[in-house]
Amino acid sequence: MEVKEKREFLDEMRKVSLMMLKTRPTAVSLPNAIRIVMNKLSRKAEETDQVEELRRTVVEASDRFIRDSIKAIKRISEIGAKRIKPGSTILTHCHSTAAVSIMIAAHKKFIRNGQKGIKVVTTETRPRKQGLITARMLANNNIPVTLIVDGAVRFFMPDADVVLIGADAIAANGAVVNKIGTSLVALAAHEARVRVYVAAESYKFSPETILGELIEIEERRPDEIVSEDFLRENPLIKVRNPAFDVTPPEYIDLIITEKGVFSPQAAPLILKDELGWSIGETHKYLI
Ligand code: RUB
Repeated sequence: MEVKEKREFLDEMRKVSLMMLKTRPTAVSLPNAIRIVMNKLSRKAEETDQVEELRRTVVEASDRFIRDSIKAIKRISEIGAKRIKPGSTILTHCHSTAAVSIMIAAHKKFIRNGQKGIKVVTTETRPRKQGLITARMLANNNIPVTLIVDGAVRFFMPDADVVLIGADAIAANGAVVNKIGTSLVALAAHEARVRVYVAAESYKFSPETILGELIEIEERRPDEIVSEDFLRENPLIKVRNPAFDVTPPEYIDLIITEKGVFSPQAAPLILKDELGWSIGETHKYLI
């Protein structure tokens, strides 16, 4: 769309931001990325009326976020690898770039040092089976990997030395929102006294939660679980498909970020000091 006036450009950017926000209500990296870009745009708009300059600001801020995100994953992999012992068996759920990057970095380091590599048990992760992506990525990096159905987690938990997962959002109280089933994995780990590590970039922390807001759980279509035919033939059966769940901080031992490792109790510290946002003004740039 060709926009010539500053006001029109800003309105259009706000509209697009709000539209994007609605696509993934749970994963907080999206609103945080939008907030960073809109914040830069808003500051630039105070200095200039040139649409071209404003457009450039948006592109540069977006590119910077992507570059920082890639750097964050690399740093998480280096920091996280130090918390994994040679020969460990790691249990994971769903597909997390951050968690997988730690596994690959740790395995490569051990093999390079002549030590025993890691093994991974990954759930298939119903209904969308992102666990298959995890399994493929690990196998491509020569990491022995066992794929299990989600319901087999408790059966395999005694074999695990550590549970390592990613996060879609982390609340101010340290609770972790991640793929549906994560809280059951954490519960089984708790019962078996297996440590639970969460790998997450610092922009996965949700600023709104410090103001008491709850993280919305995205609910997806029932036909991800059963076929349309099944739904038609069984109109009395209600199918629910929440995509994420909440793991309480008591079940999490460590959150590995690009800024270091923290206990879940340190979440407000990261939100306030590390992200440097003025809590309470986080909506300002979106309205
Ligand atoms: C993916 C999921 C992942 C987190 C973290 O769910 O729950 O564990 O997003 O992943 P979906 P990453 O496929 O529904 O987005 O570390 O790659 O951000």
